[in-house]
Amino acid sequence: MSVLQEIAENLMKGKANDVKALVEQALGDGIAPNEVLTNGLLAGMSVIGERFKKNEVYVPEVLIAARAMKAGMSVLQPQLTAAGVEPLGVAVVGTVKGDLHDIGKNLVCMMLEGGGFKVVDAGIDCDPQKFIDVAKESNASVIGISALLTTTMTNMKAVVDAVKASELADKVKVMIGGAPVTQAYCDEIGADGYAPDAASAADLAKQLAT
Ligand code: B1M
Repeated sequence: MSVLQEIAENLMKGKANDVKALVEQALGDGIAPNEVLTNGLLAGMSVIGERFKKNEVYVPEVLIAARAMKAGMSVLQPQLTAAGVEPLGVAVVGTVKGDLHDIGKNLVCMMLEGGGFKVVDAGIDCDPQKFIDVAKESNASVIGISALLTTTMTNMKAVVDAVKASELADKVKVMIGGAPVTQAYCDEIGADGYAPDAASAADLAKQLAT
């Protein structure tokens, strides 16, 4: 098995220390940082994402895989920066006003990072202005809004409307998700996209950002 395959395999098993050591080994062997990222870390994370979509793995497995991804990235990030590898874009992700649930939002952040985005976590209970301020500060191309309550998902419309009325209108796409959210609701409030789970959110963000 190649060192890149080993990185992917160990990431899927959540072996953070092994992933970190293997990334160091791959770089020491002269493999380009971008290749370590694409064919090692991202390859493993993408398999986890697909399995998560099919309910073959669950939240804990995704969390430990994401932790292993972070361990590998801690070695790789300085090399990627030095090599001038740009992230796919910046995604600002937060839970909507009135809503304190953050487990799904955190998973979305991890899958977006795993998908190659720089992620800025806006936190929970975010009003429209917070999304706009953080998106402006970070030069974001995507805003992701999460809601877990039927009573708070309605606050997503205010974010969509505020973004459309702001100078971000032509630059930033808004995607939404969370247990009570549907594609029909996305269409109703005029958001740019809806994703049913964290792995699909990463796929959608790539489509929206390009
Ligand atoms: Co709350 N809660 N909760 N809760 N809670 C639910 C959501 C509920 C369904 C429980 C129930 O009654 N059966 C219910 C909502 C009912 C409704 O409105 N339909 C509920 C309620 C009522 C409440 C309170 C009002 C309870 C009370 O105080 N009376 C209160 C509200 C507080 C508030 O937010 N203002 C409350 C509080 C809490 C806790 C604080 C105790 C805790 C949250 C802890 C935390 O997040 N740090 C909590 C929890 C844990 C839950 C349940 C049990 C689990 C939610 C969760 O994390 N799921 C939940 C019941 C349940 O779902 N079984 C429940 C795992 C997570 C990975 O899934 O977040 O759906 P989820 O994310 C998924 C997808 O939805 C999607 O991707 C994720 C992964 O695939 N996704 C996105 C999420 N965001 C996305 C964004 C995207 C794309 C995809 O693009 C941007």
